[in-house]
Amino acid sequence: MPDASHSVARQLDVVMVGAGLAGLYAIHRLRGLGLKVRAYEAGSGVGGTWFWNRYPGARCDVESLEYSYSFSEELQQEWKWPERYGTQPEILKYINHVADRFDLRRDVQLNTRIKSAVFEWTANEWVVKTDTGEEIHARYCVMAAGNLSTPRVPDFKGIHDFKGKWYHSGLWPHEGVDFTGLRVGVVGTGSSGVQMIPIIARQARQLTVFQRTANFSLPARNGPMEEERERKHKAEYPERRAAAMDTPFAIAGYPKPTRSALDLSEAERNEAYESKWQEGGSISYLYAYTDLLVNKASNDTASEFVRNKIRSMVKDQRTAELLAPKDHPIGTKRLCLDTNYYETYNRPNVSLVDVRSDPIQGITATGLRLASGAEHTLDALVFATGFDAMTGALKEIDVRTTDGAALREHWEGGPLTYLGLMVSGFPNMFVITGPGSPGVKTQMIASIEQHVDWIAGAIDHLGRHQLDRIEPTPKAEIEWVHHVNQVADSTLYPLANSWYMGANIPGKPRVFMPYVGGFDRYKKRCDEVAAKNYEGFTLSRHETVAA
Ligand code: NA7
Repeated sequence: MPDASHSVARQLDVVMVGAGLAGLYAIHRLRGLGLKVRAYEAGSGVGGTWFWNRYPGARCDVESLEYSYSFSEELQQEWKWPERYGTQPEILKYINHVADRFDLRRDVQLNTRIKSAVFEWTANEWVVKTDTGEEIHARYCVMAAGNLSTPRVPDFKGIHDFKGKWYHSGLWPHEGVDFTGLRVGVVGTGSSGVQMIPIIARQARQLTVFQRTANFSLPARNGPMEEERERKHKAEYPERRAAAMDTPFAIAGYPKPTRSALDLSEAERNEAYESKWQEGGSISYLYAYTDLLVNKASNDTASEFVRNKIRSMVKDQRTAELLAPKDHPIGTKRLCLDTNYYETYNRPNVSLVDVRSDPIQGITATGLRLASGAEHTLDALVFATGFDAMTGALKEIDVRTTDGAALREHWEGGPLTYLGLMVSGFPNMFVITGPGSPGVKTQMIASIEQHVDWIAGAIDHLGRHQLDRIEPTPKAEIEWVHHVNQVADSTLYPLANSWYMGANIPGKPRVFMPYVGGFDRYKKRCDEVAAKNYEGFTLSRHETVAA
């Protein structure tokens, strides 16, 4: 039952959905404009992705010194990252530190899920309702709900009959899970599976990995942060952050490739790939040549190099061949980073089952059954089966307007946005790093800051011009979506069945969702649009009709 405090609607300038990295920075930035803001967060703590994904081995695949906020020079100088790549607990600690240091918690309401958001044309405001019966009215609505925040367990028959415990990587118990002595099954070999498998293998009596699609993974070469590296990076922070704005991934420090992979001999190429392999990390590898993500023949050379590495690391050649991806070019699905992933298959207590040729038919009381009738007895099951990516979180909210538009219907054939920032027909609603933006293909925090700064600029612009409504024109939206598709079609990305394409969700429209033209190009376009008086948007003043 709603309590008494819920009977009066709360009035805000900006209502936000989510208090992860995006929601928190948006609070800070929009508060700076003197706006009354509040973020509603389903979790019992701040942190978004890093709050929920507590599975063993969860770690960022972008280096810590990059994967951090840049908006405060003091913050980036003060914070000490213990390792080259941040672990989930370390990143969550950092996010909590930011929430305290900038006094953000007073504008965050935890344990509250937003159920609906309706734009009232007459009042020119969003009316947002929570699962606790609260109603919030605000001029602007900022969706900071995350791209990988709607966990998905496939609809396996019999899952509720399973007598053991089962888990999803994105809903991991806070107290952790001890797999010691258990027969464990892991379904899924994306980034989450690849990170957790080596760790679970060390605990479990027996680990069976059920793989549908082999993924490429490169060694992270993680290790303790080297003092000199940290000192140098921090001394160069302002220049590095500025340089990152001119790169496709929003990460500086990688030499810009100048040649096609096909311009070199096989021996020269392999020498370069070997040096990238030794260096660790995905960007340096995919950025070795100009055309690895646009030319299949070039990509084949980089893919084959990694396949050969897998063949050399995994002793059993049948397992090695199953692990060597052959159905998509390297980099067209999220490239994984790992620590001892392939070597884990050399352990006597680990086995790999190909569920492409023999799909999972269902779960039984004692384990998992394949289509062939083969049964695997398990004490615990882990689903590292991914998320309803990019559109899942927004589609779970009933987003509408009083003239009958519904976001779920507007996006029925795939997400439509202008610059990934706004949706036509839904005024004053902003999306942070959503579909149509390069967010998920970049250093996410840089994209978050860029989006939020743009949104803050737009709201400020409206205020200074006595305007109070902004929405993209349908024409600008269609043209942007067309451009996003065209850019994607000029690359190899559409060749993979990835979550970028919605391919992991049965029935989801197959549309390539992120903008892969590069962060640098995208940011320039956003800045130009703003400079040209928000070209492609309609800005207006709504006159409140007296009752
Ligand atoms: P991903 O990358 O979506 O991986 C999910 C995995 O689960 C992938 O290997 C899927 O195989 C597998 N899967 C999904 N459904 C099934 C069924 N029904 N049967 C067997 N296997 C299945 O999610 P992650 O959590 O690993 O990573 C998400 C992102 O988080 C990652 O890209 C980083 O950006 C961080 P498929 O490939 O669909 O054949």
